[in-house]
Amino acid sequence: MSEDAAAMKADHQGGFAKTVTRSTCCYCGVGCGVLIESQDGRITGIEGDPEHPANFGRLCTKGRSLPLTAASETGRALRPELRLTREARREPTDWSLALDHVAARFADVIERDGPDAVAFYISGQLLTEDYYVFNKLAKGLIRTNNIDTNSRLCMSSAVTAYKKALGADGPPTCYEDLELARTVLFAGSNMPYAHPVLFRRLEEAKANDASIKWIVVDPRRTDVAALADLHLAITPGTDVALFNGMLHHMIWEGLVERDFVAAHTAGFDELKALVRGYTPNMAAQICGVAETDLLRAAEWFAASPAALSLYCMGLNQSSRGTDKNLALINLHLATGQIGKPGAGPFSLTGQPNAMGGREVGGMATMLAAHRDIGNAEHRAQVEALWGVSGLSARPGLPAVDMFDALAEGKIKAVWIACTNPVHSMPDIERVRKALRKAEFVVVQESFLQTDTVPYADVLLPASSWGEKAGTVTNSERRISRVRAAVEPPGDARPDWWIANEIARRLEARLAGPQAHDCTSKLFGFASPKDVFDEHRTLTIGRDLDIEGLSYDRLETDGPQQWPFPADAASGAARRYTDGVFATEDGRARFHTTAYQGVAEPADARYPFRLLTGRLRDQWHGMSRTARASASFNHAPEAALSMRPEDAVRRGFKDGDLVTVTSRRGKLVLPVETTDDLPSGTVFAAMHWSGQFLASGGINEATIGAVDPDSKQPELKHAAVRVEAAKLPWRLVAAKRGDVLALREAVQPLLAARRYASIRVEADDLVVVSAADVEADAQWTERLHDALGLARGDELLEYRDARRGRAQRVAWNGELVDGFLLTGDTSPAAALIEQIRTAAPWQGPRHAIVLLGGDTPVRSLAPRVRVLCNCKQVTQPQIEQAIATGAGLDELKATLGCGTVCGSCVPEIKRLLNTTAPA
Ligand SMILES: Nc1nc2c(c(=O)[nH]1)N[C@H]1C(S)=C(S)[C@@H](COP(=O)(O)OP(=O)(O)OC[C@H]3O[C@@H](n4cnc5c(=O)[nH]c(N)nc54)[C@H](O)[C@@H]3O)O[C@H]1N2
Ligand SMILES: Nc1nc2c(c(=O)[nH]1)N[C@H]1C(S)=C(S)[C@@H](COP(=O)(O)OP(=O)(O)OC[C@H]3O[C@@H](n4cnc5c(=O)[nH]c(N)nc54)[C@H](O)[C@@H]3O)O[C@H]1N2
Ligand code: SF4
Ligand SMILES: [Mo]
Repeated sequence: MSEDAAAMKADHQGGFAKTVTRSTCCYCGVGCGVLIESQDGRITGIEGDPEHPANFGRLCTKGRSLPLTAASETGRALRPELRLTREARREPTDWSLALDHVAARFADVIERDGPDAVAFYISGQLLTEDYYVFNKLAKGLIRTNNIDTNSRLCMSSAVTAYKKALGADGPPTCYEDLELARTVLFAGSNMPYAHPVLFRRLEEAKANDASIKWIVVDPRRTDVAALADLHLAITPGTDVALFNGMLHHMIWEGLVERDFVAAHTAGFDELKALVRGYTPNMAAQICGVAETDLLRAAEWFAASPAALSLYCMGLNQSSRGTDKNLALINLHLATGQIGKPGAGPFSLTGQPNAMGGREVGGMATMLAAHRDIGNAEHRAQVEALWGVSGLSARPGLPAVDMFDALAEGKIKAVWIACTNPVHSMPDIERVRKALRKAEFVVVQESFLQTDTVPYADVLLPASSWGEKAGTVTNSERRISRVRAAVEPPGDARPDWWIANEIARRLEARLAGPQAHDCTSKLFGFASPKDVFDEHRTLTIGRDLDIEGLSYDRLETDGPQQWPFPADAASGAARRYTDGVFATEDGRARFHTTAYQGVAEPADARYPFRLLTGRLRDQWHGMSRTARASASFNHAPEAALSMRPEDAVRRGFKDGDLVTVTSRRGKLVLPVETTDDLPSGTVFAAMHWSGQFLASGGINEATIGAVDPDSKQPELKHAAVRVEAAKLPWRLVAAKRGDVLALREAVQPLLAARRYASIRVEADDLVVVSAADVEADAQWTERLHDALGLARGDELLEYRDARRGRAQRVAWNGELVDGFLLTGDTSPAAALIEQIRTAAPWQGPRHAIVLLGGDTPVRSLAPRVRVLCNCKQVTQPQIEQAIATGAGLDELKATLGCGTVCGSCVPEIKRLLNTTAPA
């Protein structure tokens, strides 16, 4: 269906035209097509696009919640804001002043300290067109390569390994391989959470063919691990040893595809010599798995008619991320599991446009269209195409080094766009120091509630999903259009426009005082289409040639895969099908990958291995997902997961507060026990930040050690100590209301307590828990005001000085509207339940604080997990039905769970496997 046809679906309801706009989901790299429904300038609904080849109409919980997150202007960046000194508050200003100011400050620094004194830190969530303009601004105009992106934290190990092994970046595979694979190896990938719609495709394939084998390599028993035929719960960081051991067995058993190796690869003998030392027995010991499991994995992979590996951050985010990728690619090359349907090493991209960023060369070590900065011929090509001279040959600084250079005063000015480094970088105190030290910080953001915004000297309000247009490339190299359904709120503007406007001003300033002409040759872009057309020209003759792919073509033919040269009728589903790789001699390269371990192994002082990762319904720093209360149903607050035996050994119970300390920083979290972790390992979700916690989240503790080739930091592994937090003073408060407004009011108070956490529950209930060494009456009053407890119908206060209790309950007629408990917080759970159920209170009001009074003191109220967001079905409901003998189909039929987006199905299947019918 063309854009026009989609718009024609528009109908009339209630007097206002309802419009349907075809676009792409702004979250993960699956790149689902969406149909955005809007009415009267507001986004009112969303459906999966049945014609998009990534999702065929499906969406996951995150995609489905997009309209909710776009519903309100509260917390949106609406005006440019500016402060002239660090001490001042930022004041709203107009675009013209803001653009001039940024151009002037950048020009000053460049003229005084040279081009490498400025830096850009951008994002795989920018559209290709945004990315392109930023890259041209830094590399073509300023002539610095100090432009890096959050893809450094995400995909750079995959990029380096693809280039080293196959000669070019980008996966050789496509989504159809998900259905065609007979053995699927998930390595460091939790697809049910991170790539749900692709996981739906895998589930369906396996349901249709029980002979399909799933192997999962993950230290944690994730949902996919629990459903797999084989789960290798390796010791974190030991993947290279595992893959080397598997290859050893393949060689020994004659499972290597000799003809393929001889005809299409180089370097096998050196690798063979290396893996001789990795006997399966020795490898299994390093990895802490059974040798028989390792052997079985090797056999299932090598002997399969089609083996597909799906890998993500468990491999990339490592100080040996490149080696982890290479060791896995070695297995594909040795067994010829590449370049044919259903087979190949498939790096799943995280962000919606991680691929597009790579295509325009949006990192410190790349140039446009997969060219290299270090390559003189490549630089000359780009100079000719851009009509500039003197591109810098000095590689720019990758993310971690970039922030260090800011802290050391080598870089003076930084422009951050579409990423939130004060939350997502490892060792965030280092980032905060860098931004405090910087002379000038620009933050280009759509939402105000992030941990980076307070550091902005200039805040540039960006339009966001649903309001901007361009293209993105998903994990299978497919380019899709992103279209605007509504106007941006306030003065927000598209990212490409902001970069283009400042570039034009900077160009004029750098040209000197005599140059009054502001018309730019370099930055004459009038629309995203103009930008795309220029990008397209730069790809001609490159591996990602898209000369044949214009905006018009994307309009008529829909999303397309690259390469798509001028004479092509369609894009290429798979690469290297002829066995010719993108290296000079056409041969893929084996690499000798010796196992090296993690940067910071656990030791006597820091005995726990800390793992980090994702939750099902939240996106990164939650600036968008947290705008929909439903996103919290599955996991309402921050916690540290730990194995029950490990907790018992240290005397921790569920809900106890613990201090997690690494060599870099610490934070306080409640313990949550789980059998899904190996002993000695703890896990924290990456999402929680200073918007929800007294600390900045788990990256207070992570380590900035990077991979020597890819410079990707080891966000997945650090050594930590976990001790009881001795914080006897406790507070729990809750209020039902506008969650965004309540969060905005409470957030500034969080950092003042040793522990503080905002939890959000369904039906717009905000719960604040806090703990500290002693009471702070003033803080309690400020919290009381922030929650607006006094605004209820009536506030009743009960004090018991002897027992150090203060209890306030806000009433709204017979309903409890909110409360605040200090000292003894034991009635909290019952009071929350009272608010949650909105049941009128029958007895005398004072009796309500006796509710639950004899339950033990806890820092947290127990929570009811909502597994199915679409139909609001809780875990106890599902467990009860299973206990009476219900199977999956019956659960779907009676409770409705799992019938809409399917995100909860893997967990329901797990419950079916573990909950015995009564
Ligand atoms: N819901 C949701 N989905 C997302 C995102 C989100 O924020 N929320 N973000 C998107 C982005 S940008 C990305 S990059 C992807 C990430 O997608 P994934 O990489 O699939 O997700 P993670 O949870 O970060 O990590 C995956 C797994 O790696 C495991 N792991 C840790 N250490 C090791 C190790 O040494 N070896 C192995 N083999 N495994 C290890 C962890 O236990 C974890 O289960 O998700 C994308 N999709
Ligand atoms: N410990 C730990 N840390 C991690 C990870 C981990 O697994 N563990 N994963 C890492 C990975 S893989 C990634 S990708 C990073 C992600 O880390 P970040 O890039 O920091 O993640 P986001 O919160 O998505 O940041 C995007 C920001 O852009 C804003 N935004 C949204 N739309 C727009 C827009 O259209 N224009 C502009 N200008 N801004 C917009 C959002 O409000 C948000 O603040 O985190 C990394 N950090
Ligand atoms: S799987 Fe979910 S988050 Fe990813 S693109 Fe599709 S709907 Fe969006
Ligand atoms: Mo990512």
